[in-house]
Amino acid sequence: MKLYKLAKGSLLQHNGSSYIIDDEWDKLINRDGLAAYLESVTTDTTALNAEVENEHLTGNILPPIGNQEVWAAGVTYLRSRDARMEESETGASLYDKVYDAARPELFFKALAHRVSGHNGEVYIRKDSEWNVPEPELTLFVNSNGNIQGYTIGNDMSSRSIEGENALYLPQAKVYEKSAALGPCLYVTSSPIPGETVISMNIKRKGELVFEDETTVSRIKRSFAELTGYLYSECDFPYGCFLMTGTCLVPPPSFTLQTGDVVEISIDHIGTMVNVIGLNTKHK
Ligand code: DO4
Ligand code: MG
Repeated sequence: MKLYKLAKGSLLQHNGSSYIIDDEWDKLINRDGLAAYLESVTTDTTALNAEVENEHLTGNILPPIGNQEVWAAGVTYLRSRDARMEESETGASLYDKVYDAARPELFFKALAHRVSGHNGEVYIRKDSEWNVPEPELTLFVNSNGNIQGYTIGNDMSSRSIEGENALYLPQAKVYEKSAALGPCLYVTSSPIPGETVISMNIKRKGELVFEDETTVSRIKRSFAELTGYLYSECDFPYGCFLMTGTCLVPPPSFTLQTGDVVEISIDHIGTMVNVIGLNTKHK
């Protein structure tokens, strides 16, 4: 089932019907058995008609995040390891080592105020000449450390800043509108299957300039391993979003430009569209 966060309340799509749920977002999603809870809501809530559903969804979808932190895993796919090794001026072996190490790379990415949603803008940095989107299956993990849902993540990244020195990673990864989540939280009681396809295309002035796809099964680590490390020394009172690493990387000749449109699709969840912009507030 799909749960959309709206300006007021949320909209649940289940078995071809839609329902409005008034519960406060953090309280609604942060529970064990979220799928069963949402299913129970549908039995005593009146379904919306299609016109009302459209009115709720048109232009009103927010990123599916409240007070949760967003974290990200890195170098979890061979494609990502290879791309970092190519771009790195000084630290290629770091990426090789972390790909094979027991401990994964995990980094803090954002709080909600830096996160855009479906159809929202994401920024490239003005001091970076090489910028890419990173399409990532993103887990919603509740405060007990249990995965309750999935969403699409875009871990916007500066490859030139990260490539110059691996210690610059926080600047390559964390800045205004450097993350997007959406369009909904896909809630299921069974793990998302390995055959799940992740695809990304990028359009410039209406022309396709990049397209590729792969499957979740190519990930090196299990989700239990990633969440286990993340939760081993941190509490997340509202739960947490964990981007699981990029599996698609455009070729080295590619960098984003303002106005580019990035479309990321993941089976079961849907498609998230973001437009590339620049932060004009800071000189
Ligand atoms: O090590 C740098 C970041 C890696 C990353 O964000 C990814 O693999 O998705
Ligand atoms: Mg990433």
